[in-house]
Amino acid sequence: MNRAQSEILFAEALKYIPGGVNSPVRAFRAVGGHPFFVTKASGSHLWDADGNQLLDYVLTWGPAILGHAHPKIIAAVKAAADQGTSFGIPNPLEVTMAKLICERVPSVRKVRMTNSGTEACMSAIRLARGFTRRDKIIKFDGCYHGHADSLLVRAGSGALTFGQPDSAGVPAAFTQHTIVLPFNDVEAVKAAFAANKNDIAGIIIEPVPGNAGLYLPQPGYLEFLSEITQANGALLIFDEVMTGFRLAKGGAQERFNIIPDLSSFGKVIGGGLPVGAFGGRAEIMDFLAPLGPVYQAGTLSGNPLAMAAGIANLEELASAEFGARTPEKNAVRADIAAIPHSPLRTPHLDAYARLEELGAQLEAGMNDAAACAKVPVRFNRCGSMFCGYFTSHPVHNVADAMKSDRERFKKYFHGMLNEGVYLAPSQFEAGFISTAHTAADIEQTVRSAAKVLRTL
Ligand code: KE4
Repeated sequence: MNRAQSEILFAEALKYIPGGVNSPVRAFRAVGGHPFFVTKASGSHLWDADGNQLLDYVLTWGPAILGHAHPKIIAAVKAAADQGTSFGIPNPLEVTMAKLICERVPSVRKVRMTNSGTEACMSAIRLARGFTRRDKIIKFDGCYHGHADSLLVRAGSGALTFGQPDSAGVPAAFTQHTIVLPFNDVEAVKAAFAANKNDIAGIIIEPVPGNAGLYLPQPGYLEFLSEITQANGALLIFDEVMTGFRLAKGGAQERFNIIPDLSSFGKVIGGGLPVGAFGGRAEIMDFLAPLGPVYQAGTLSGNPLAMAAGIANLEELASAEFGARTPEKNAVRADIAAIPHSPLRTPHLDAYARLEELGAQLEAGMNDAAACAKVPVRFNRCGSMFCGYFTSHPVHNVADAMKSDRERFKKYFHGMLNEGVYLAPSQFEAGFISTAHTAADIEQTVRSAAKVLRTL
């Protein structure tokens, strides 16, 4: 595949931007080679600077849930831009967005907009500390909540010792109140609360971790976290930056029927523009300035263009229909039917049922392709988020994920790219499907995977 223009652009970018990228994962360091430069995106496809068309499963890391450049989002942003790009004083779209989030997420009664998921998670943690008057926070290894200092931390030796910085520039003092535990490990959480009685402000968790590939909470695990935080006067913070409004209309908390105390959001609610948000019960949220003592702010928070894009995304997600249900489309898999609020219970194929259907088609196809190629692949999926690990072992946490064959993944990634299919450029990232993906796109992906897997 000719990438001459991307190479020229990358060489130029390296002169002015560290690593040639504005976010590290884009640099292809985990898979080798150089990133391509995208000049256009539409629906389920990207076009690079050399005119190559790519079927996209990164979807700008989640926001493009309706596919790229959805006409309703483009029109909304253009209309908003005609009225000005930022006011620095409340604008009506901020109220619309706040109401849309509260309508979809019953645990959120008040919400504050930010400009990124990092800001949303960082602010939710500060709020949890201010509300509980406690300092310690539990996070889980493999979960990523943005690059705030106190979250750039790797697991200590367990519940009794605190996290160590895992980035230069983060003083040890900034992570001493962060406890890092293994995901899906009930006993580790119990030990942490026993060892830090009344000192833990909260737990922050990706309910379905998507930053070490993708793995799921074991049955009962999220319910356990809700119970133990309530029993200890700590808050449960769901980081739904990636899962929010994707895994169900109300996010992972709807899908798994959990009521967290606070939630952080991003990606989908920005429709591709820079947005984050955090919200929860009014008694907690009212601790925020200007009402309460917890300070949090942002020049561009609630920016009208970003609100317009996010509102269009959420409203279209709620209204779009993808054809009537047919008998075979009603063949709901047992594991989905067991989900209390399964998206597949709707009378017609709404966006969430469509995403579920495409995800199931991809999962079945990938498992068949791997079996035919006799290559051990563990394909984890939740709705329209997925990750294929090159391992024969189940993957339930980051330690399991680390056992996957990354050299094999590198070859697979580039093989698929040469087939015109763009996957996340790291074994430790999730893939995403949009409602713009078609059954034919999935079939093309599976055919390419079957071909590439045989070469590994
Ligand atoms: P941002 O600050 O990048 O908007 O959001 C941080 C964040 C917080 N919480 C979760 C669950 C997230 O997935 C993210 C960001 N996700 C990564 C993808 N793994 C963004 C890609 C990037 O860093 O360039």
